[in-house]
Amino acid sequence: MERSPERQSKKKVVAVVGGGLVGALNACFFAKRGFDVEVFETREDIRQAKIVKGRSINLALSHRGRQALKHVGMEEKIVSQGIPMHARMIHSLSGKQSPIPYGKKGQYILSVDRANLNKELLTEAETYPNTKLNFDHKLQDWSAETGLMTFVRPDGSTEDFQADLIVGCDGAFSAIRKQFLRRSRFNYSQTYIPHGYMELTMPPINGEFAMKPNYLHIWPRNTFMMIALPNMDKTFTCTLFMPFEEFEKITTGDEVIEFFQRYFPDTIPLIGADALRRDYFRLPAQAMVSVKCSPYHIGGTCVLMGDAAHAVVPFYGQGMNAGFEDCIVFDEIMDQFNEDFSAVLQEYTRVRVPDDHAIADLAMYNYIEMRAHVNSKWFLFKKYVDNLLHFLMPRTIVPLYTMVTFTRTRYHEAVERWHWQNKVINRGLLFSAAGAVLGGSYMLIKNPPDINKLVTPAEKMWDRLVALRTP
Ligand code: FAD
Ligand code: EGU
Repeated sequence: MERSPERQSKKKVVAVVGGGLVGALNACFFAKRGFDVEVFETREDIRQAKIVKGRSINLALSHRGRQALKHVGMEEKIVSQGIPMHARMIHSLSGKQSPIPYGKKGQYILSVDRANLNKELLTEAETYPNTKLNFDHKLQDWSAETGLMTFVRPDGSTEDFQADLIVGCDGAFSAIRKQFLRRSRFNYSQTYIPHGYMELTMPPINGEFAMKPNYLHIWPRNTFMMIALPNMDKTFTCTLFMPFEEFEKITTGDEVIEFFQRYFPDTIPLIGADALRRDYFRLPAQAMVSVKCSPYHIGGTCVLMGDAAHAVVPFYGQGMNAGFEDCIVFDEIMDQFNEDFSAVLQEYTRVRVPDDHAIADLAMYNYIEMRAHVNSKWFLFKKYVDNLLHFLMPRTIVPLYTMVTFTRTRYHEAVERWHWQNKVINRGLLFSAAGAVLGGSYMLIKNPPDINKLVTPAEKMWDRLVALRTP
C-alpha cells in the first residue's frame, strides 16, 4: 500500500522514526513549528499496553532535559511527577550512609519514570492536530536517494511512506543509521563495555520508602556498583552494574545471597532475600554500548538524533538529557536558517557532533574511573574536594558534574574548562607543596619540635577530613 501525504496545506511533512523519549519530544518540537508530523514506532501504543518491556525503569532528569521539556510546555507537568534528589547517598560496606549534596539548596536532579515520561510526551504530541502517531510500524528499510521508507506491520504486510524530512530517533540500534553506514566518509564507532546491568526492586516497608527517598543512592565498590533511584510508588529501582563475567559466575540463589552479603549487605533485608534469589534470575544482565558517529545528516532529507546519533554509557546520567538537548539545538538552528533543511542539517552536524562526542567520552571516562578505583571513601573524598574548591573559588573552579548537570554549557566546552581547572589546581598544589617544604624547613631549623606532637596518624587525618564534609 502506498500512502503519501495528500494534505491541503503546503506545509512540509516530517517523519519521526521512533516514538521513544526523543522521538516523542521531537514530534512536539516539529508540530509546534507547524509541520505535518508523522511518528512511526515499532511497538504498540504503550499507553494501552498491559506490560511495557524495555530498558531501565527510571532515569535522572537534569537541567538540559528540563529545558527541552520547557520549550514544549511540558516541564512543570513532568517535574511534578518526579522525585527530587538533592544529594547522593553513599553506602559504605559497613552500611554507613553519607550524603553529598549536588549543589546549593534548591539544586537537585529528578528521578522520573521512563514509561510515564514516554506516555506523557506521546499524549502531548497528539494534542497537535498536525501530528499523527503510527504505532506497530517498524522501519524495515529506506532509501537515502529517494527518501522512501518501508514499514512492516505486525501482520507481516508492508507500507511505504515518503516525507520531506526524516528524523531518525530510533535508538542505539537505529535502522535509519544503517543507510548512513553504506555511505562514503561516514565515521562510525561502537564499543560494548565489559559490564552489564540488572534491575532489582526494593519494595516499600510499612507503606514507606525503604530508604531515604530524596537521594540518588550509590554503593561504589570498584568493579561492582549499585545505584538506586526512587519511584512514585515508594519503591526503589536498584541497578546493579558488574562485568558479565561476574554475572555468569553466580548460578544459584545461594550464590546471589553470598555475593550480596559480601558487597551490598545492607540491601539484603531491604530487597528481601527471597525476592533477590528470584529476581536475579528473571532477566539476563543487559549490555551497554557506546556509539559515536558523524555526520548526523544526509543532504537535506535525513538527520539522526538521540541514541540513534550517540548512545552513551549511563555513567553520567546524561543519555536522555543529551538527546533532549539535541532537540533544542536543532530547533534553534531551524530559526537561524529559516527552516531550510539542507542548511539546517549541515549546521546541526557542525554544531552538535563535538558536544555529543564530548559527553560520550566523559561517560566512558567516568565508567573507567569508577571501575578502576572508586570505593565509597574515594567517592566521598573526590566529591568533597570538588565542592570545597568550588566553595573557596566559586568563579574559578566549577565541578565538571555541575557544568554537565546544572547548566547548558556546551559539553565540549565543559571538558575544555575542566582540563584548564585541573591545570590550575595542580599548579596550586605544586606551589603550596613547594611553599610548605620551604617554609617548613625554615621553621624546623629555627625551632626543632618534639616530633611526637607533630605527627597525626593517617586515620585521624581522614576523620577530620570527613568531619569537614557538609551534612
Ligand atoms: P530509545 O529510548 O531507545 O527509543 C527508541 C525508540 O525507537 C523505541 O521506542 C523503539 O521501539 C523505536 N524503534 C527502534 N527501532 C525502530 C524501527 N526500526 N522502526 C520504528 N521504531 C523503532 N539517560 C539519562 O538522561 N539519565 C539517566 O539517569 C539514564 N540512565 C540510564 C540507565 C541505563 C541502565 C541505561 C541503559 C540508559 C540510561 N539513560 C539515562 C539513557 C537513556 O535511556 C537514553 O539515552 C534514552 O532512552 C534515549 O532515547 P531515544 O528516544 O533516543 O532512544
Ligand atoms: C547511572 C545509572 C554518581 C542512573 C556518576 C554520580 C547513573 C544514573 C555520577 C542510572 C555516579 C555516577 C551523575 C548525576 C547520575 C553523581 C553525575 C548515573 C544517574 C558524575 C538508572 N550521574 N547518574 N555523576 O555525581 O554527574 O552522583 O541508572 F554513581 S546523576 Cl556513575 Cl548528577
